[in-house]
Amino acid sequence: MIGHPGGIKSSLEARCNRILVDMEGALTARDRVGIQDFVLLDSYTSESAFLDNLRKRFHENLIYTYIGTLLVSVNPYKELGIYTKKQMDIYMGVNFFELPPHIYALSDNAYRTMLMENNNHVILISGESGAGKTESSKKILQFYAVSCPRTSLLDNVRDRLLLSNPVLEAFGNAKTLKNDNSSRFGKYMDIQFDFQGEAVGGHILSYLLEKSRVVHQNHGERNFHIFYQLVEGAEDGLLRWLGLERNCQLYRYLVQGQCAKVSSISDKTDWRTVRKALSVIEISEHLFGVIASVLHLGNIRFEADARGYATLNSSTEMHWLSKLLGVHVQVLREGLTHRKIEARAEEVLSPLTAEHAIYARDALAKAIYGRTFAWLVNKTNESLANKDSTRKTVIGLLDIYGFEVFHVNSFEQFCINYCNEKLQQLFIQLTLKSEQEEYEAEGIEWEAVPFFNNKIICDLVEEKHRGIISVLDEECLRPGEASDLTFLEKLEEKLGGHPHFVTHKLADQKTRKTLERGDFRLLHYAGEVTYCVVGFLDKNNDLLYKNIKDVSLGFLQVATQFKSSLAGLTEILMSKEPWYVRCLKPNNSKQSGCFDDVLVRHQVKYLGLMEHLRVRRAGFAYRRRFEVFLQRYKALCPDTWPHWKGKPADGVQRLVIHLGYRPDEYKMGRTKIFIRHPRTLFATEDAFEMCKHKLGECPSYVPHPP
Ligand code: AOV
Ligand code: MG
Repeated sequence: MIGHPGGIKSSLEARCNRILVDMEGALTARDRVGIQDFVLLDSYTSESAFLDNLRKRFHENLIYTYIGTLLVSVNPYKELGIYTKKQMDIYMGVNFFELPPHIYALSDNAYRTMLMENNNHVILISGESGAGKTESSKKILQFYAVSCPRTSLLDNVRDRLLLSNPVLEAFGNAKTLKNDNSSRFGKYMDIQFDFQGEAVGGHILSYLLEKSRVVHQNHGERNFHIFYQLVEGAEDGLLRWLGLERNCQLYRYLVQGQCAKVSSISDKTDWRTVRKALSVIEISEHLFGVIASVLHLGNIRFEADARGYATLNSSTEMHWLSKLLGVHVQVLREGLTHRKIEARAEEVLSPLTAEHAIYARDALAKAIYGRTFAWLVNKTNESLANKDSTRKTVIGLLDIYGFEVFHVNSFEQFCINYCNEKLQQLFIQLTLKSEQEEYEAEGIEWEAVPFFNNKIICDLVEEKHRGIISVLDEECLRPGEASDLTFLEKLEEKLGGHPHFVTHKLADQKTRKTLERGDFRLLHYAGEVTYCVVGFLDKNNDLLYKNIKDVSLGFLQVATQFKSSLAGLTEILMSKEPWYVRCLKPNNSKQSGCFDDVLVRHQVKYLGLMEHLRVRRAGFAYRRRFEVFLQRYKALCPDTWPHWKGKPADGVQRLVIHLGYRPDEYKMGRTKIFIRHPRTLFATEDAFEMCKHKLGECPSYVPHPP
């Protein structure tokens, strides 16, 4: 079967009528609810008109607006009742522009295109912290899991797909100052479909978890949700088994932010959801033993003996740690207060100072948590794996941590913001840049739309030998000599002249804003961020406490690993047909009904939405090689059916004239036909479906190759 199982719902005639009615209604409603596709905006080059339209719609609870096939979404900060099963049914199998914009419409469109063209797609969700990326990705996954066709056999796959979400959120999300449920890892998920369009499996890739949160949280922030869920929600028996008390205040790793309780979060209810999800995914309770061990570890205290060396008295914690980790108390004690040094062929134990012991304890806690998270992702993947080897097509979902700026920004924000630069670069590459290059290559008349290309910032961070990551790695390879401050000096030396890099010495000339001595500032695409260098070397090394001299040339530092995993991700994304959801944050106070013009305007600007609109408006929504287009639709014209002997371009020309395309609706390139508006293509597709129904399965049908 081709197309959505719901089939084509409206004949051409009914559709045209509907569009006419819509247009009439639209004229009266327009003042109130704005326009649902920015492409139709009269003054499409005006940022104010763009903003007016967004604001109007936002106040009418219409959070979605299109720019062609790109979906702009504004976080409503309240439940809108628009994600019901009924809504899913309404959007299933209906062409994009026939209903008000919705994330389901985009999901359905990607899905139907995947089935029709038998190729892979990816939905890229972007926006700053708290803008609604994770919520969007959940809605999309729910749409696929609930509304795609199903055979009873695979119900458990869909359940697992859905339930993988609360599990990974419990372990990978936390309350920050920006978002009560902030993703602290990057997530890319493939949903696999069989040839009938049934969701039959999935696979998750995770990116750089913010492990430092396990041992330290800033004021007003929390550790990962799972700790609080466990302490607040676990049954008495389980807590006893883990040696825990039902009181978050007792655990040092849970109280540094002084906000263990958050009004928008019910840890107890979430615990029940996670517990159930873990059992469906078949993950054993022993996992909680490891989580509890981190809490016990955090409560271990050291004192200094007369020589300043660490001594350890926390016998209760040691008892539980030993039990939960299955390691003898004596071994643990030794491991926490000493380190091994290789002297000639021997290993010698050298005592740690109290300060170093605390460092070693925290490093161990981070390592345990980090490995547990990686293990959890693996286990989830095993449970989502589809063992059948027939060909699957996939829809990928990318939900990363959004751009963030805090009062103090550290290595973690540097990585997160770099990741966002990469995603913006991909967006620019795929939309603004390649789109315009293609028009040029195809000889389509085109007036270039200028845009800010953030490649310069990506290079600043990642360029070999002179980018920030390279400089950081070099410093990490000079143990004993290098420090966070020498790293900063090297940056100044190598990057001082860069237009997007500012330090204390250079601040006055470039931004005229002062900067502390230990800081550097990057002028990111989304705004300025001042980073404090303290901890950069240490976090980049990410060592379990071992002799720092063990660091060898073969060792990949954190930022470099992240850089190469992002390069891998970019390749994955580039190999698929992209769809975009651009999420906007309406205000900084997480309030419903409040639309902060300055804040939204800033996001519209840096996300390049105006430029995207201009390219879309002047450009063409759809393009296909002549051969492919002709092969699919040739049955619609007596001249091209059953075979066209001439040049494909001439055949396509004959075909579209026969179909009544107006000259302004399409352009013939060198190798492809360009169609301005999707509506034209939908009408052609409908005609093709009707023709198929009349003739039985169309014998000439060949799907578009990927
Ligand atoms: P993020 O993923 O973009 O931030 P979220 O998707 O977690 O942001 O959204 C933040 C909060 O906004 C959610 O917890 C909801 O309360 C609310 N929200 C977002 N979208 C909707 C919606 N469509 N309907 C109702 N409420 C919504 V970060 O992960 O911090 O970058 O690292
Ligand atoms: Mg998120």
